[in-house]
Amino acid sequence: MQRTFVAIKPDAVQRGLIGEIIQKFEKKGFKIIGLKLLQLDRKTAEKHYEEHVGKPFFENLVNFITSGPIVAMVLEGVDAVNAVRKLMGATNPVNADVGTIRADYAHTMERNVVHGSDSPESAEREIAIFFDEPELVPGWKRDLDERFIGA
Ligand code: IDP
Ligand code: MG
Repeated sequence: MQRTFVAIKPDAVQRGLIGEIIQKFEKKGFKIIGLKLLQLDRKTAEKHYEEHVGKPFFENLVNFITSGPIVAMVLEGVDAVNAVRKLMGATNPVNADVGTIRADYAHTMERNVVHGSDSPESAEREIAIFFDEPELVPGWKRDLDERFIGA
């Protein structure tokens, strides 16, 4: 079992896609163990995207991610980091595999509707930026667990 951090970006929130995107993760079998709507301040956004400091798109990225509310989530599942990235599709929606969230809902890289951690280390770092440990419910027993993962 692994945790990953997912954010529904401001473009998707504005477009009324929160429910549909969350539903994809739920239907796939990920367990939601943290969930909230918030608007990022600049400092937190810069921390979240610190690996991109200095890149030409950094300023636009921070402006965009702070432009409106986002939905922050922690998902738990088997190989969750990779599995979520697969479900999201490539960064540039033009290259995203058909059926992925970015292929279905996004048109450009600058407005690609979702964020997902790129490694277990990033996941732990990002979860800590967005959630205090008491805000998470890591232990809840989902009745469907046996159906999804046979456990
Ligand atoms: P990821 O979201 O698929 O992990 P990253 O490379 O971590 O992609 O980039 C973070 C975000 O920055 C992307 O989701 C995208 O919105 C934006 N981005 C990445 N590369 C570019 C670029 O070359 N031009 C414009 N925006 C970019
Ligand atoms: Mg990334």
